[in-house]
Amino acid sequence: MMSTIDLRGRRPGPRELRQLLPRAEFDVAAAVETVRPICADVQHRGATALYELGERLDGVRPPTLRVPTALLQAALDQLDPQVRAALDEAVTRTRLVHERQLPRSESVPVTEGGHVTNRWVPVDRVGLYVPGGRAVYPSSVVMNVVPAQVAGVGSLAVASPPQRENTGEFAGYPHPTVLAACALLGVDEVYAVGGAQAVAAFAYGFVDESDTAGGEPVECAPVSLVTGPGNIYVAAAKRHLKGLIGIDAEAGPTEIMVLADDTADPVHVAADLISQAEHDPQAASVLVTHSTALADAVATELERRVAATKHSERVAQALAGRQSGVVLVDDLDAGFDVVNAYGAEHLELQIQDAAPLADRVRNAGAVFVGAFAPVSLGDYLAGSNHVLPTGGCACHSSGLSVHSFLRSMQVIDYGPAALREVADQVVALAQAEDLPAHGEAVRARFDA
Ligand code: HSO
Ligand code: ZN
Repeated sequence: MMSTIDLRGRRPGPRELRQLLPRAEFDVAAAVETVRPICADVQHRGATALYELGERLDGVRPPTLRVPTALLQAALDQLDPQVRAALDEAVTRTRLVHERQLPRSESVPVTEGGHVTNRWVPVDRVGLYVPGGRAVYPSSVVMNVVPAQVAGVGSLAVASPPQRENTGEFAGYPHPTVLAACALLGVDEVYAVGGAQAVAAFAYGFVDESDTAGGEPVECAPVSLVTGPGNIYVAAAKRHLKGLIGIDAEAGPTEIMVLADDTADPVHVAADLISQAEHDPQAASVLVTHSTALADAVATELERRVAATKHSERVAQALAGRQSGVVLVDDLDAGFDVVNAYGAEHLELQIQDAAPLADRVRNAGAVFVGAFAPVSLGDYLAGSNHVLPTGGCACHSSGLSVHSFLRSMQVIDYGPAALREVADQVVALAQAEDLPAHGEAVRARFDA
């Protein structure tokens, strides 16, 4: 079912490894051409364009773009109590972990009468995108909203595509479970807008003259930052509008890499590879091992489990795709070379003594240690965030966190004696750069 990449008997370096290892094609640049006119349309025609795009691209025209507050509450009231309890627990654990990410603003004394403060300031207003295509993700509401709230973001709006399948009072609005998750977290600004047009709506803002339910026409103010996963068009719109807005990352298809040895249980390994393949036919599931016995046992177990799982077709496509495979290596050291060259979104270590060995991982969105930390735990209830870098971006970027919603601002406070102390040195450097007015700005303060 999965192809094999046999690296035994050789030890390729990082550059060669990157060519040999499987990876999904994800051509965001090409998709930018598709979303450019959509973004321009939203910029120029605002709400009118958003209603039309919902009808054309999501297959349903929402009754109103802004989801009525009463409907958010209704969704929460109707939520299955078990799902509600699970979401509550997810929120509690995610808060617990993310609160500890908050950096402290600190004033650094540099000299007598001169100090610089490293200040952390939350973004004023953010737009959070929650996907709703092939699957609906109330868990992504938690993963986006919690760190933003912990960071102290004052204004927060959510957008999620209108669902063609919704009926009754929810017809034409985002999935009720997504709405319920928003209500649970106290988010009351929610829009029935999906895809690239949602990113554009956040970036430019809009006024909906047709919706005056609250007395005034509904207004969505532009945001400073858009976060959240989405399909390739969402990623393309983020790339296109970056600069006007800040973005978190351009999320691509999800990835799981499992580094396993012969102590791993093939049932766990197979189940976990399938769990992420379930997201998308483009999802990547990669097993790295130096045990051919384990590789064989996993292959057998996959046959059985793939046939039995609900989204069998999608899973089989993902596993057979060129982005997935089994990488055979000589030993654990070679396995870690592969792990670090690939930079997986999710990395599982199903190896003996996994905990101390986790320090050898340099590149991964998140690391799952041992037999009882499957990626599914992190997707929902570990307390960690599930919005993580894909496509090798873990080599240079982090997943969503409290830091994603903060900026650092330095506050410089020097008195006269402290400035005088370095006045000549400022002048010397200014002259070296042929920018004498820089030096004069300092001198002007001391010339009689
Ligand atoms: N594994 C996905 C997140 C998710 N899984 C949401 C289930 N629901 C990307 O990290
Ligand atoms: Zn998942």
